[in-house]
Amino acid sequence: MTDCLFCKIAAGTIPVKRLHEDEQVLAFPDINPQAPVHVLVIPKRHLASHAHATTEDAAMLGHLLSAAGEVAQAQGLENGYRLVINTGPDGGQTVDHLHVHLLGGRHLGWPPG
Ligand code: D5M
Repeated sequence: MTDCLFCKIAAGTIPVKRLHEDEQVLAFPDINPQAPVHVLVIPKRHLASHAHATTEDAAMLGHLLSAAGEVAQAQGLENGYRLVINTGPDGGQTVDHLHVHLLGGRHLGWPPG
């Protein structure tokens, strides 16, 4: 999608530090970090949110989570981390392109706000 922020990042139009990348996914630092490590992992192909995924996206979703785990390992998060997928208005989603937040490097409280 031409006017999607994360599609532009995936395409390289908006530069980011590319922490992990393959043909399907890209990981880059969140611009507004909420923890010492805060990385976003996105599919390169546009999908508006987790709620828009179908069974045809199952392999991509699995790959996204697997890539998030690789990034966590590369970031040295041996003590644990949290993966978050904000979805829709009640979920606090602000960018309408599916993304996984990888948060770590400090103890994270529960429940989230
Ligand atoms: O999370 C959307 C996240 O996207 C939010 O934590 C800020 C981040 N963001 C927004 N613009 C950028 C750029 N340009 N680079 C890196 N990170 C960015 P949500 O779950 O939708 O609230």
